[in-house]
Amino acid sequence: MLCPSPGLPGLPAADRTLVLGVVNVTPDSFSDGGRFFEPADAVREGLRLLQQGADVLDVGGESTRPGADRVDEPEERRRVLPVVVELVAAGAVVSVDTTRAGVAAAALDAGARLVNDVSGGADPAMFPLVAEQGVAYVLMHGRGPSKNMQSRAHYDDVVAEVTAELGQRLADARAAGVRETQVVLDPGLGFAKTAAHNWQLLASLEHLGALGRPLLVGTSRKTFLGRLLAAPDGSLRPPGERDHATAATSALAAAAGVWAVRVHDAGPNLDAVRVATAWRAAGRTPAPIEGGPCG
Ligand code: PMM
Repeated sequence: MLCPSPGLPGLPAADRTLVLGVVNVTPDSFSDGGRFFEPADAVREGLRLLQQGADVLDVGGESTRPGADRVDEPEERRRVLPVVVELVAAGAVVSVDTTRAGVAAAALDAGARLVNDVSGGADPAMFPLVAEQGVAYVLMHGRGPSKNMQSRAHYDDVVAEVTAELGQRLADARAAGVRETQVVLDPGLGFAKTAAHNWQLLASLEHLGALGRPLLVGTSRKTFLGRLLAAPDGSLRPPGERDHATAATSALAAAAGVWAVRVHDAGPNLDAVRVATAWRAAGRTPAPIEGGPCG
């Protein structure tokens, strides 16, 4: 069993899986591209998610969809920082979704409390920054830049390989001075993964729990849900119509005991997490994984 509520530095403890609300300050994210590109719109979206009950707001300024081009660092800062400042001022717990240590450092200065790094520490300055600041850090599995990541979606045993690769990055982070207690692990659904890989990982979260760290899972509006819900003519269900399926995956992940789910629509996912929490509480409690956060 995974433990949903370990103490992570600077973050709220809860008796349930946390809900991270996504605020993409980008013109080109697959799920909400362009809707919140203006800082005022992004702040309004963050406040809407807070109103719905999001525990943390995850603010990002660079799209990670397959094939996306990178933005330069000044532009990423220009997008993210004003939104972080305003949401922190509004009382939100803010996470910064960035692969750049410079952007992470500026966001932490502005009051962010969590660094969400989809590159798993590709920037050589990232682990030292996280170590020095002592903040909570999401280390996500991927296999290199988003631009051509789907060409690397080859596994003999996706669960074993993602677990081993994440374990190696966790060891690298520790070697750079990051304390294990700062780290949340994320299997990186959709990042160098096919739909089948995503489903296998979602069905095997306990295996990742053997690494002894809390987990974050991001399924929200992703293409594997669009494919599952495709119309008879094969056309994918559009991203904006994948929220019911997202809530179902959030319930499954919360039932498995993940620390947090990252979602675009907080309300239904918070309900889903609450259902899963009640379900867990009413059921048999298996022994915790040895060495895991509850063990
Ligand atoms: N997915 C996206 C962006 N950031 N961060 C983490 N930790 N895990 C994810 O699965 C993840 C992420 C892509 O989704 P978006 O473009 O809708 O934000």
